[in-house]
Amino acid sequence: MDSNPSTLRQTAPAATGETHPAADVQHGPDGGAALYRARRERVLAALRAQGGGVALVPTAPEALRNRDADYPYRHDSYFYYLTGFTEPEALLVLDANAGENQPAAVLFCRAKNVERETWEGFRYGPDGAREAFGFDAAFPFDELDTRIPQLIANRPALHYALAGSERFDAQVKRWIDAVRAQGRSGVTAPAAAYDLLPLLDDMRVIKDAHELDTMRRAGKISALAHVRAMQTCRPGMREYEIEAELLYTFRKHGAQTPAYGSIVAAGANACVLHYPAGNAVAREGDLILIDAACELNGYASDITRTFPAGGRFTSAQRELYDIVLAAQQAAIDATRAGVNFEAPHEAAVRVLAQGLLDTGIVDRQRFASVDDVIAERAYARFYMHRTGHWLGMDVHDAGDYRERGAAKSAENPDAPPPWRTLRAGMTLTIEPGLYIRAAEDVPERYWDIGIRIEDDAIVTETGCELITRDVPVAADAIEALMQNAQGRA
Ligand SMILES: [Mn+2]
Repeated sequence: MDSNPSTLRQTAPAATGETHPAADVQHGPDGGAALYRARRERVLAALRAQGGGVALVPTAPEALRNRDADYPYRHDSYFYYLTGFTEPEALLVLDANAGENQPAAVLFCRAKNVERETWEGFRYGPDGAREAFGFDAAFPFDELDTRIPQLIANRPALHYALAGSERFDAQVKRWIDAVRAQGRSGVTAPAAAYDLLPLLDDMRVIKDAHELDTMRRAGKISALAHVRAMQTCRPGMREYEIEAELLYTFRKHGAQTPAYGSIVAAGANACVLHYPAGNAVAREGDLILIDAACELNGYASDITRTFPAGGRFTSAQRELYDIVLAAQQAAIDATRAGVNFEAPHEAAVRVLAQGLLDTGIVDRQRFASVDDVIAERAYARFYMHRTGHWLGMDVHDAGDYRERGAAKSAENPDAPPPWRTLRAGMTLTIEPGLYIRAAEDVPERYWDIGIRIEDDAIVTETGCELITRDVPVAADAIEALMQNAQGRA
């Protein structure tokens, strides 16, 4: 990459007027400004109902990778949810006590700078951002320390990600100190601070139509990538070669980045839950577990498929695969509005536990029934994770998994609150698995087989919509796809 923007001063001719090196990013937020304005209005209304105050929502800091190279920039999800704004060095202020002629939604962002834009690309600048994103006012980011104390003076409370980052907590302290320093002139500092995130989490956990549309598109791209991985896979390929096919497909179809580190695990590596794509060779007879998916316009997808490197499952692999697939179907059937978050997990565990008994992986002499396997958690050695998580802007998305504010049990006040009730518009993954490591007490034919099957679901009133099924999931369909691609149909 280029070294130092300051050399531009000596070599480049003086720029005249504004430059727009990235014309396609100048049309405001994805989905339109009204979408984000409505979300900000909801937050302001909620804060007014809580007695007012000022909310502060910064975007993510840039992160140094090494020397003067940064990691690719990723905005903060909460900030993006309320703004649609993706530039670094930005902060949103929402003033629930703003009067008639005072701005309630204020953005701080990087100032226009023709020279920096020549190196780094287009910036909206405060005026452009205010107009394109629909804020009431906008100011340069380097005026934060002078303007925030004015904005929070005489306000009853602050609302922000309380104790979320040392850096931001310290910044807030400086701003409060600056207001207190003016105490003699009759200005009062906020007397209370509240965590803003529970309110935003409750908004984020139910997706709106624009979010669902984006997530469906992300799911389609990720499914295409898995299809391509199955089609191009041959025994002898290395894990990273298969990863390359995934990354190529994400980008080819316009996704900006993988949503998380890609897992491509051949053979026994599939029993390592967070194994990153490495150098191992996928051999004839191996299964390959791929857990990889893209992020599109700020929204994640999350797919896992497990398939045979050579295009045909062995009989032992097929037995376990069909158990995991049946467990996933049971969890899918248990996913709908009105049931609790734990219901799909319980449904999957029951099928997996039965399968572990049937195959003798769990000792039938020791456990008489599937209820015993579940009660004693004998399955947990082979299925050690949960069946799903919220999915959205973050791959493990925001939102409580239990009912907040539920009444405590009188007999057992330390008992956790009940699991959250699923509602239409919630989005979650459904991803059971089995991981059978080599061990004396386990039938040898199942050794080193790791299988996970994961799809993304939108909860509806009557069931759920799977948005990642453009890649086959049934064993026969996977074999047919691979045989066809390998010219052995
Ligand atoms: Mn997942």
